[in-house]
Amino acid sequence: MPTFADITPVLDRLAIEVPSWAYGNSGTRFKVFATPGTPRTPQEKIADAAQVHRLTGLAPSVALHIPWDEVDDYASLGRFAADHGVALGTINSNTFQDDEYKLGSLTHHDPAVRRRAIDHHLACVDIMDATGSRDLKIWLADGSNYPGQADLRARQDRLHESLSEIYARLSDEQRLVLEYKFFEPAFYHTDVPDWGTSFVQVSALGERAMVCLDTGHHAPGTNIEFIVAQLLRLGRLGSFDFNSRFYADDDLIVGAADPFQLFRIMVEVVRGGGLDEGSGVALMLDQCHNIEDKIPGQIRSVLNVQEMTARALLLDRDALGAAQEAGDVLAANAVFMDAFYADVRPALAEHRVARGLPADPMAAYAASGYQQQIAADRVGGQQAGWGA
Ligand code: LRH
Ligand code: MN
Ligand code: MN
Repeated sequence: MPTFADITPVLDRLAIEVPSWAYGNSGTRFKVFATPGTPRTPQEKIADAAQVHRLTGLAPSVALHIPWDEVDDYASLGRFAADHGVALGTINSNTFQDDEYKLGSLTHHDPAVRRRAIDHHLACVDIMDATGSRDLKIWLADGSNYPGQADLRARQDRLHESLSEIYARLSDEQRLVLEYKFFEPAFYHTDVPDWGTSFVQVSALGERAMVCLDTGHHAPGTNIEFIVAQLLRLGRLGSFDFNSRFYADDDLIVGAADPFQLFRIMVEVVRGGGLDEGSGVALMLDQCHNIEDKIPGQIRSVLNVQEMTARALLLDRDALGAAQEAGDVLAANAVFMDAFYADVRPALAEHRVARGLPADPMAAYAASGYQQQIAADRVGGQQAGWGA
């Protein structure tokens, strides 16, 4: 097994992008519980995200969702972020809240609605130009509820046309990342339901179009690490939206529902070169904190990713390869499980201290007084998105 010192260089460059919407109030269709101190502006969300990076050294950038994070001047928002020690990252488009999009957006049968949806994405690229963001992330709520409601095939063609126009607007340094989801809000068919459809659509665009894998967007029992391996093999894994789920798109803290699954995913990321320098695989969170405090929820999340990454890096690949070559099923599984069961927490605490970070970021946040301060300062915080 590699030593902790062997894996430190990779851990040193681990970066996990946090979503601005994780800091706002969120909930279910039954209830949104307001949390004292919830941000009222994009600036306050960024200030909160900066706390996560300050205490963990793991979260140097913040993803924006447009129009949830709409401001007049994005370049100045970028400077605000830099002053707080973080950068603005992925720009997420949003075509799932307007009445016009009830029957679809980039796939809609009406050219006027498609035009509107395409224009929204072109405006998002303008924002990327101002913020210096690399990735435009597209998740579509497009789909239908009843068999016969929509022409499934024509919608794929229209999706291709719409995406082509958006892709053509990107600069050479920018990328389009297409996220898939098998259901919800549409319940019969979704226009980008799976990695295969996303792969087909992005492959038809060009090299800078990639797939986004949201870990909460699969049917129960799906072997997600296999999808990771395949997309890395094909050179099309652009990004992760990390979260965890028990039943549906629960958006719970990554690694909370199934730490072993997160380990298996990170093993394939490492195996496929996803943590190599310049790999182009963006690790992001896409979560909501409905009942827990948001900032510590995000701190816990990035620490979970770091911990499972460390365990994945400790996997003894030589021993594993030898057992696999020998056809020794149980020996191979034992090598794999040894890495999963390695308790890296003390070594990670030391590693943090060596980098000038608190050994226990959760405790450091609790002791910092930041939560009490924002609760006192901010009144009338924003909802994360839906209903905002
Ligand atoms: C859709 C999704 C997508 C959205 C985010 C708010 O379920 O995962 O990434 O942009 O949630
Ligand atoms: Mn997502
Ligand atoms: Mn989701």
